Amino acid sequence: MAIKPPVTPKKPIGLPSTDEGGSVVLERRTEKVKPPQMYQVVMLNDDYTPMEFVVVIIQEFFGKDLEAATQIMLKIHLEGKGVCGVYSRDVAATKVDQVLDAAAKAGHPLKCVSEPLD
Ligand code: TYC
Repeated sequence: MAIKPPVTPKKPIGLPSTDEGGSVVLERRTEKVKPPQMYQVVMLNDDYTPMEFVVVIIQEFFGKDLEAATQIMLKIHLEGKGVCGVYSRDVAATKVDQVLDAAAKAGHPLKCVSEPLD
């Protein structure tokens, strides 16, 4: 996964410069700060992890209620994968680690990944 370095503004905001007449002026500029790159955490289907375990994992780590977690699990089961949530890069990576850790400890092959959005 490629990690982009943060973008540094080209010119500092509000520093004095001179106009055509040589007077010192302060530029009023609204800085355009791009929103951070967001990542979706995608869970993958497999043939072995129990449905109940997946539902509990989605509730526990993605803050979904029983009904929403069940819908997401069924979508994954039927379509092969499904989005459990959208987060900043570090939070998404932490969610992936938590899921993989919990699955490994329980002896299930459940997998999930984080993917950058647009
Ligand atoms: N396909 C699994 C089963 O039939 C259930 C499952 C759902 C597994 C979602 C993983 O991410 C998953 N027991």
